[in-house]
Formats: sequence, structure tokens, C-alpha cells
Amino acid sequence: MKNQEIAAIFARMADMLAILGENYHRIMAYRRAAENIAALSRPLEEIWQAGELRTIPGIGETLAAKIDELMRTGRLEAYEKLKAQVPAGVVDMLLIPDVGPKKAALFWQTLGITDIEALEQAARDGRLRHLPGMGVKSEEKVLAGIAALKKRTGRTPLGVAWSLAQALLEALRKMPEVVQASPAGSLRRMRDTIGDLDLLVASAEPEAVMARFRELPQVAEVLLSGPTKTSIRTHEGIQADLRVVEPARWGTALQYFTGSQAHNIRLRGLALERGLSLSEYSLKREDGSEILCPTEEEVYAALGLPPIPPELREDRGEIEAALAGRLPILIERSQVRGDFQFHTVRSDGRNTLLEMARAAQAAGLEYAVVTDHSYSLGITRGVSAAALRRQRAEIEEVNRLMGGTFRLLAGVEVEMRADGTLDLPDEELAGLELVVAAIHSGLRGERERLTARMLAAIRNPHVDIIAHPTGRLIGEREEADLDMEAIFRAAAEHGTALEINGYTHRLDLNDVHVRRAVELGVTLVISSDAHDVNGFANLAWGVAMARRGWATAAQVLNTRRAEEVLAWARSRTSAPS
Ligand code: DGT
Ligand code: CA
Ligand code: CA
Ligand code: ZN
Repeated sequence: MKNQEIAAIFARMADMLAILGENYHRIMAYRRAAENIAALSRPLEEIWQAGELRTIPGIGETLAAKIDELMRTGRLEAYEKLKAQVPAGVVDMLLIPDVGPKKAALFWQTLGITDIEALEQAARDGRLRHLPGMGVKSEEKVLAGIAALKKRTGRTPLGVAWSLAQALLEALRKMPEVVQASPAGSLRRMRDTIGDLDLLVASAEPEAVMARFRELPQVAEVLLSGPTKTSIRTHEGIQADLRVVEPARWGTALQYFTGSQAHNIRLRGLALERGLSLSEYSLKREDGSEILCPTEEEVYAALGLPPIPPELREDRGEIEAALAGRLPILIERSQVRGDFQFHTVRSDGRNTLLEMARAAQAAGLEYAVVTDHSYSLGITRGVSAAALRRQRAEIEEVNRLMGGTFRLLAGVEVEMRADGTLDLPDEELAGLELVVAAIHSGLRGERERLTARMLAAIRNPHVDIIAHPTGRLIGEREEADLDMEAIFRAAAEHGTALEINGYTHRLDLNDVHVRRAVELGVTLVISSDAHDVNGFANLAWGVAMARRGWATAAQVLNTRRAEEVLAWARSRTSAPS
């Protein structure tokens, strides 16, 4: 079992114990264990196999035994008992702002409310205000909280959804009845946010697959289950739809359930023009006979099209491009040689330079730019000019230790101040190999001033890259109000690169912005924005945004070697601006 799965189970148990009004120390023990396991940089399974569970902070004899039980059996008796006691919907109530375990227990035990929908109804009916400790005001708060929750939990960032889906797919692939399994829907198209997970399986024994799927440890609740489709909710509150199809119909099914709906509608139109009707089951000729497509390529070929990468399937011109033989050759993760933003313990990262260098190399990279935050950034510990100079020596030392097989480049993530200046002097910036500039505060400011602040940095010859240009945080903060067209044009004119930040909650630039930047000839970089050794996985989400924005390898700096990147940066600094 994966670290995150076990952490989720312990966190859930803590919630259930709190609802049952159990001993505070017991609740905290589970909560601390969940946090410490989630923060581990090694697979818990490895630690378990080595018999070293007790070395994890917060894991004593009792919890070690529980982890052992989960690892051996995939189940935990204590968890099953709690699940039988506390309805899943009652635990979900804790997601509502202002509803804690005491209130959730109150609603459940006095009014028999076992899910959020029933709670919303009860609040609307004015039935909560009469409960002990409640009133009209707190009843309104519950309604407002539910509304906020519905808005907030609507969509999940790609990186979060992807890990959950991979765990489910791995479990499915292990089932003897499963021939193949694939993500579908927005997940396979790698949209920046995912509504629900769609999973597709080819099997001749759908009912057996469904039965095993319902029993997976990730499943918190089965929403519906039939012979071809099962929907479940995971402990993280994310819905997953599993569909099982005959292997002979895999191609049409995968095509259909990958979508998007708009892309599918266009394809059906193309099929009709060719006297065919396209469905999830097959292509049908006018005489009713079926053409079965075991692969997706066969579906596209039957319509006279080359295969279209899932990331492009949004009806944004990909069908026209395919018909004209002009689909772009999209950048691939395997072409990424370097990373352009990561943090260490010197600012808000969790690992040292050496640890990060080794992790970057393990992620297949040849180089990575060190970009700890500059000093003035209020929200985190930053590096001063003096500390930056000291870090330079450290970088050289790590490069020596890496023996020439991997290279750290000296950079910084420098803050653009409100007045348009940067918070490190030009002499300091000139001494670095690469300079990344970013805005972290005042993002709600007025459009004109904020845009001017960005343009000033883009024009500064010392600035090579603008990080996470729109400042959005998925589910938390909308994009800043910026004149993106002016920013793209200025970046293209001055040769300043714009970042596609792959950090799970950023994905900034997003696909639509990347597409416009590509059209205008802006140079792009993909960054992991890693804050620990696991963070380099974020590059995949950045690559996804690049692909969805039709970017080719030539437009993305990461595909170049370290020396080429340095030459690019030097040519920019010396060019007149
Ligand atoms: P999401 O879940 O909101 O992130 O977006 P999708 O694209 O995953 O949408 P979802 O889960 O409702 O459906 C998965 C795929 O199934 C969708 O991309 C295309 C296909 N599909 C679902 N409903 C329809 C429909 O009514 N018409 C057509 N043509 N395709 C559909
Ligand atoms: Ca979906
Ligand atoms: Ca779905
Ligand atoms: Zn940043």
C-alpha cells in the first residue's frame, strides 16, 4: 500500500474517533501518524520490510502493528469496525467549514442525518436551530459552509487525481480477469482539473471485476454498481467511474470515454459523412453491420484521421489540423533534460541541495536551476544576497560530488516588488546563472498596475524567466487580473521565457495561455517548483499543460542541454533591451 493511502486511512480514523467522542490522545495519535506518513520521502512499504516502522516519529507499537496489518492483508480490522459504526456521510460533514466532529455527531445522533445533502435539507427546513448549542445564525453558517464546500471541492488538480487513479489502475491491473486498464475522461486528456476519475477496463468477466473493485481499500462508498459501470467515492472524496468493456470493443470505448464531449460530437459528424455511425460500442455501417475496433488508432483510421493525442481532444482545431496532416509533434516528458525551479531548506523547501540534486538526477534530469526565494518575500524564509553568494559555493561543492553526471545551475526566485523593481540589486542578479522573477503578494491588485509590474520584470535584461505568471492557486485563488496578451507580446519581444509551473495546485500557465504564448513565439520553460525530493514528479503536469497548449520540443527550453540554456541566458543579458 502507498504512503498516501495509509495516511488517508489514519486521518479518516482520527475523524471517526473524534465523531464518536473518543479520547483526545488517541485521536491525536492517528492524526500525527497520518501527517508523518504523508510527509515521508521513502515508501512506507520499504520501511516496513526493513522492520523500521518504529523509527518514524509518532509511530509506536500499536500503530506499527496496524501498518503491519494493512501491509500484509490490505485491510485493517479497527478501521472496518469504525466504518461500520460511523456512516461515511457523517465523516464528510467535517469538510464543511465550521462543522467539527461535535456538531457532526450532534446532527447524526439527534436528527439521524447521515450525509451532507440531508444536512442541507434540514438547515433549509429550519430543523437545526433548535438543537442544543445551535441557533438561527449557526444554521445559516452551516448552509453557507455547504455552499462554499460545493464550490471548493468541485474539481481536483490533475496531479492529485492522477496519483489516486494510478493506485486504482494498479489494483485493477493485478486482477486476473483484467486484460487491460486505462484512464479515460479528462484525466487521460490531462486537463488541469478533474471532475471525476474515469477508468476503463477490458475484460470478459465484468461482474467479477466490479465485485473486486468495490472491495478495494481506496473505496469509501459505492455510489452505484451495475454489470458495466461502477461509481465509487474514495476517502479523499473523489468520485471514480469504472467501466468494463469487451476487449474487442476497447478502441471505440476508450475513444468515447476519453472525450471530450465536444471532440466526440465532431467525430460523430465525420463518421456520418462517411456513412458510419460511431458509438462507444462500435462503428456501424448503414446496413446495420458493425465494425469492431480493438484499438483507438483503428477508430481514427476508419474516419480517415491519424491518431490524435488525448491532450488535444477539446475541439480546439485538432480535427481540422488532423485532416490537413498538420498536427503538432508535441513535447514529451522524456525530452525534458532540466528543471527551472526548485527550493531547498534555505528557503521554504524540505531537503538540502545535495538531496535535491540526487532526486533530480533520479527523475531523469541532467540539470536543475536552484531557485530559493529572495529575502523580502514575507510568506517564507528567503535568502539574502549574502546567503546567495554562500549558496554558490555549496552548489559548486554538490556539482563536484555529482561527478559531472548532473549539474545544478545557480539561480534565484526573485520577488517583483509593487513598485516594479526587484528585491535584489542588479549586481547580485548579474552574478547568477539564471534569474526567475515572480509575484507572490498583491496579486489581487488592479489590472493596469499589476500588468506594469510584470512588464517591468519582462524588460529587465537580468530576468530570464517569469514564474507562475497568473498567480492562480487551484481551488484557492483565481488568476490575477492581468493583460496576458500584453505580457505574451512583451515576453516574445524581449526573449524572456514564461514558466509553465507544474506544482499540483498551480499549473500556471494553463493550457489556453500556453496555446496563445506558442502562437506568439514565446519561449517556455517547464518547472517542477519542487519543495522536496518527491516534487520533481510535478514536471509531468507541466509537460501536460505544454502538450495541451500544442507546444513542441523546440519551444520549450527544458529540451536543451545545460550549456545551451546558459548560452541562451548570456545572450539575453548582453542583448540591448
Ligand atoms: P470532468 O469529469 O468534468 O473532468 O470531464 P470529463 O471529460 O471526464 O467528463 P465525464 O466524466 O462527464 O465523461 C467522461 C467522458 O465520457 C467524456 O469526456 C466524454 C464521454 N461522455 C460522457 N457523457 C457524454 C455525452 O453525453 N455525450 C458524449 N458525446 N460523450 C459523453
Ligand atoms: Ca471525468
Ligand atoms: Ca465520469
Ligand atoms: Zn513561486
